[in-house]
Amino acid sequence: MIPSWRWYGPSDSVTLPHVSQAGATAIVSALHDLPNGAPWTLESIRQKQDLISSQHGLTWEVIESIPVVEAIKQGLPERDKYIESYQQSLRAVGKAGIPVVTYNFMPVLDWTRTDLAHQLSNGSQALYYRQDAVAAFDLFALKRERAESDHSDQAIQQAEQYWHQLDDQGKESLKRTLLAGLPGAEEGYTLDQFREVIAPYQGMSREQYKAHFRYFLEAIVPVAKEAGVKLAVHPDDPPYSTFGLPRIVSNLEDVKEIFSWADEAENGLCFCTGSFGAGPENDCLTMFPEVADRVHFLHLRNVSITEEGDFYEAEHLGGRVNMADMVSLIVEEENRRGEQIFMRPDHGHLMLDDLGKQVNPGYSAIGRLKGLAELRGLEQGIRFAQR
Ligand code: DNO
Repeated sequence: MIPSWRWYGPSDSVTLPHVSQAGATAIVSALHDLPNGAPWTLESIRQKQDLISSQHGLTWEVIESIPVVEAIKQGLPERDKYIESYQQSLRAVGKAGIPVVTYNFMPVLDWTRTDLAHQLSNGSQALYYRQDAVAAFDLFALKRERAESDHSDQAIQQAEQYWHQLDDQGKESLKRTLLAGLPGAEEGYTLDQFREVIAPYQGMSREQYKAHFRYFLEAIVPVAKEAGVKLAVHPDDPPYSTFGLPRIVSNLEDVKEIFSWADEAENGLCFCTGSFGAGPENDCLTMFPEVADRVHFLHLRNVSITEEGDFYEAEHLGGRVNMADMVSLIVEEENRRGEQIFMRPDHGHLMLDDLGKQVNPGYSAIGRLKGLAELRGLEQGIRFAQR
């Protein structure tokens, strides 16, 4: 695995020397200052590339992400203009020599959590997703029209209980956590804006939504191929529908169908063990071998699912995905290819000297450094055992 690290740019409190000290060599980043939908130019990519490669032998190897605008996701007439812009960006990325572009096709929200500072018993903090909190927000803050029919009676009851024990501050903080947009999401919303942006998806079927994705893929995969860029779609996080939004990259069946729409190696996957792993029905160990040859990027992290169906981010080597088995499968695929796959330790607990610091939630230095060190050690051990 090629040790990679997500870096948000010069404003990131984790600096490039820190990244190098943590043991990563490849940078995962984006042009975060560009508005969504604007074409990336070779010049702007080169500028950032130069900044990165001027330090410690680091190189920018993976783009995460070039965001896909809502017009494309909703299949609006103006989507063609944005698709052209996406094609232009891919050509520029190819000219700059960056081999992998990760993106997602989740409507409106990128990844979602309800608590960004869940206390673990040893004093570190983890990201947490509570079903009753999401339902409570949906029913009592957002007051979405279809909310009642989308939740079971039991879920509504639990949501009510949860909402009523929150004080005003707790309610505000839940709203902020769900709407502000987590790092990488590019966009945050007010309650009213959120109602407006989710409206076009209410009642949109998965089939309809898939057709929009297919239209997009059919237009960009040939361009990616020509440009020498591999696309890696990121799975839905969490891998099920929330707020009436369709979700179509949630399990093995989805991924296989997406591959079939544009049957090229360039139409690939970012295998995220945390996102897939949050789906109780998903088993990463049986999924990976089925799609391995199209995996262009790895996000390795772990989650634990509670009895209530909630999940929280576990240690990289803990949680429900057996990471030793997972890394063995990855090594097997790398041996088959004769080539290594970019891997970043995804998220990390907030711990040690990072506690109390202003960091991008999930993207503190020490928690990720621990994850990266553990994963690299695991890989070395597996390779050693094979000698
Ligand atoms: C969260 C990330 C996501 C991911 C995007 C890809 O930590 O995995 O924000 O970058 O979904 O577009």
